Amino acid sequence: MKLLKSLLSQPPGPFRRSFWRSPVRGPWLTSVFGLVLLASVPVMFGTGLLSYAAYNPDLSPINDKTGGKGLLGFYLFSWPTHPVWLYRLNQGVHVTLGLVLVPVLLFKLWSVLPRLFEWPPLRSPAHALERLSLFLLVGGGVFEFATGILNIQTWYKFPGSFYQLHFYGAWVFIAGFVVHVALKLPAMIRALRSRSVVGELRTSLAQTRPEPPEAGYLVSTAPAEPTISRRGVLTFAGAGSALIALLAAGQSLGGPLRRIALLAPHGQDTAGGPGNFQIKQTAASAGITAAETGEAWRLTVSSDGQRGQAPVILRRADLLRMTQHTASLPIACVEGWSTDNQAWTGIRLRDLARLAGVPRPSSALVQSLQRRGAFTQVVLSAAQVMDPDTLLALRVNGTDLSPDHGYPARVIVPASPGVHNTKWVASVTFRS
Ligand SMILES: Nc1nc2c(c(=O)[nH]1)N[C@H]1C(S)=C(S)[C@@H](COP(=O)(O)O)O[C@H]1N2
Ligand SMILES: [Mo]
Repeated sequence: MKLLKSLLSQPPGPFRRSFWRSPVRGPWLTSVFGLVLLASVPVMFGTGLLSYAAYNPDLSPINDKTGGKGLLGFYLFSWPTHPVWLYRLNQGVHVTLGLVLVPVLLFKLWSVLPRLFEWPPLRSPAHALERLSLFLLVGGGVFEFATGILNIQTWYKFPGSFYQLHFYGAWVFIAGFVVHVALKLPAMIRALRSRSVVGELRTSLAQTRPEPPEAGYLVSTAPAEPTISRRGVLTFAGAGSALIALLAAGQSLGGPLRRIALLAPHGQDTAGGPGNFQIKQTAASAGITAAETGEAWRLTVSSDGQRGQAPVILRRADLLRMTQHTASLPIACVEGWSTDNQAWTGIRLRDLARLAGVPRPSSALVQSLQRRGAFTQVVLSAAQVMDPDTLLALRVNGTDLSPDHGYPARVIVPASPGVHNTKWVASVTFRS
């Protein structure tokens, strides 16, 4: 009993407030990082939900195993096919901003670390609820950043589908975020008003003092001599974010920055020549052989309807005799990287729909020759099929597709996620 009492009043190690000695830790510094996250997290959430909708998850169990997402899918809509850079912009912002926020998130978590060891851990029901919301917030946030980064580095080391995990995780995170903002906004505004940013940026290490003890829990009760100023902390975090931006933004912006986009997941895997743009999956890695893409290759175009029209079987030469169209379109992957516009030439998908006897399909199932791997088939929406720029491409930038770019034929859809651009197409089934 006595031991318990003394433990409660004098908890061990980090549970003791005097354990935390940083003189710059305090509500002001936490609030500066908090403000950056307050402005950015809604952008991350919004672009994430949009990216998810763009994937057509509700069209069939092929694109996503949990399709409509129940109540959380309330907002799903048919993603537009113009302007052509739409998904490129959305995903460039989502992934680049997410990477840039990593230092901010780490500094924010560092700044509130003493809170993790609060003693006693639960004071009242209200305190318990607040800590639960923090569990959702920090757990959800770390989960979202971790799964996002693993995905864009194509290191799929998590159980289940990235789309499901990242989507559900986002809702957990945002629930904790909303509660946290509601609880902390007044304290944040108070803290930000307590000292000026400009003033802090002018304060040297020698002049750095802790915030007053009455400013709140985060202020150390036994501050050590400062070894870094608040200016130093902010500069360090800002420089970290700026460096990441420099090494990441080029993968979606293109131009000279592309060469230094060292954080791009596929590095500089391009082919050279007219097809000199990003290749995510090579023919060899997909197990595609020259034998199956050569003379023996056939495209099967069919309808799943009751009208009973026989499938149309086409050779590449047949396709080349049909009316060709050229569209200038990028490929933009969920991983954040995108190519500049390339001139794709081939047959309009809607012309193939007419050939199959389904001039106004409700969707289309595109299947690849590829058998192993994740992206061997996809369902396109009616809007995607009917867009005049949606092509079964046979050529790019004036030459035949290379094997790595999807020879003999690949789908290319404007404004859509790269995963919709199936390579080494074997069949298209139009649904009515
Ligand atoms: N057959 C097949 N098509 C595919 C893929 C694939 O792995 N196999 N990857 C998809 C994804 S996720 C993207 S982003 C684009 C990338 O195109 P690229 O490999 O030409 O860069 O192709 C899509 N089409
Ligand atoms: Mo992708």
